[in-house]
Amino acid sequence: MIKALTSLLLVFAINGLGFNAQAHGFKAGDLTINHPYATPSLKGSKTGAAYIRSIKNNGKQADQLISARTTVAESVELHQMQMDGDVMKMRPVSAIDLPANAELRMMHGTPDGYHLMLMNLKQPLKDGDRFQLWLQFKNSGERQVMVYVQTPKSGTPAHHH
Ligand SMILES: [Cu+2]
Repeated sequence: MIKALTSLLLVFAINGLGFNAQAHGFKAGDLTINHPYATPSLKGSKTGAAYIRSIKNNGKQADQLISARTTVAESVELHQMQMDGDVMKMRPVSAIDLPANAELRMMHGTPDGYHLMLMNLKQPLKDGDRFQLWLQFKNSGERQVMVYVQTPKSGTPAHHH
C-alpha cells in the first residue's frame, strides 16, 4: 500500500514538471528560484514584466528580494498589484518578503501578486527570447538567473501603467 502511494506521488511530481516542459530553476543559498519568465512586451511599449513561478525559502531565516537588474532594460522595479475599486493598479515596493520555510508565488494574473517591472526596455521582448536577470537577496546575496519570454497560457498576459 505504501509502495503504491509512493509511485502515485512520483507520477504527480513528474506531471508537475510536465506542466511546462521548459521549466527551469536556480538555487541561491536556502532559496529555490523556480522558473523565471517574462511576457512578450506590447508593441510600442518600453516596459516589460517578469515573473517567477515561485521562490521557496527552505531555510530557517527569513529573507527578502530587495532589487534586480537586467541587460535588456535600464532598470528593474519591484511591483505589487493592487485592486483600487474595479481597477487593477500596481505600486513599487522596496522589498518582497520571503518568510522562512515558505513559498512565494510570483505568477502573472495573481491578485495582490508581485512582479518585476522592466523599465525602459532596450529591445522588445519576443516569445522564445531568453535574457539574464540578477536578483539581489538580503541574506542570500545576488543570483543570476535566465528568464524565458513566453506567452502565458492563462491569465492576463500584460498590463499597462
Ligand atoms: Cu508593474
